[in-house]
Amino acid sequence: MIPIVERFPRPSVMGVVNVTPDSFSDGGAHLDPDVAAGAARRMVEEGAAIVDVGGESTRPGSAGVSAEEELRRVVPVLDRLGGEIPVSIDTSKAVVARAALERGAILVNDVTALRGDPELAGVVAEAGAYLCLMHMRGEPRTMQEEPRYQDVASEVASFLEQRLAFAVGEGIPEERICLDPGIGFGKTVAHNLELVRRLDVLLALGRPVLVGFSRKSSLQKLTGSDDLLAASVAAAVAAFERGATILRVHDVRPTVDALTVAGAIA
Ligand code: HH2
Repeated sequence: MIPIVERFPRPSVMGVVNVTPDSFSDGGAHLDPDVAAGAARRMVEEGAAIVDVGGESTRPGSAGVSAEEELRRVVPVLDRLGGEIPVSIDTSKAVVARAALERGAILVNDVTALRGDPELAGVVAEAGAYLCLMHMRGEPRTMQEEPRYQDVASEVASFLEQRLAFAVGEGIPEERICLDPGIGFGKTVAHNLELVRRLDVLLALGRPVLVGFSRKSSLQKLTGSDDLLAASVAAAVAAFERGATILRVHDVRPTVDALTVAGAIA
């Protein structure tokens, strides 16, 4: 596997396909595996560098699903894709990651940053996969209950620095890892904005940064709008301009167009 910075040059778009009934913004839209696989292929045609397939919602308040249910949701989608497009698996479970990697996934996107399942690091290391380590305060069920930080940017960075060291200690080469501030995972609107404004604090760790601001409730709170397309594109461009490499988004084509222009200007 070539280093993640070469495989995903800045900016790269990660399209989101949630195979869940209850996801934050696209819940229920991709429950049918044919529809989900079609959406994933279309995202790549629209310019996504990778598509993030997930079978468990992590929206605030959600309780989680069993490994069996997660496998039941994602495996038929991965089988239909047949390893023909670059796929990331959004999971914290080793069995789900293993099933996805066997079906051609190249990146494991773990919102628990290897704290959820003690077997996951070994699965990633053995497969030689890429890994995204994300910051989350608490767990989805409770994470939005009065989030407080002294200094959100440095606390998130120091957490990710520790998780990066852990991953490397487990045999996952640093050059395969990217880091994510975890927009919306135990953060207020002000925290989310500050994390993007001060992305340099995360970049100082020397790893590429992934940002997922697309359709998150902070954008709804800021704009008062229910249509979060323009807000999501603006957030992606702002994150890119502050140094983000991978933008995780639901609306691929408009984000790719906006980043093409922002990149050309930069
Ligand atoms: N956000 C969500 C899920 N996975 N992974 C990373 N690395 N970064 C993120 O910001 C991130 C993520 C939540 O958004 P969404 O997929 O739209 O909703 P849900 O978790 O309800 O499926």
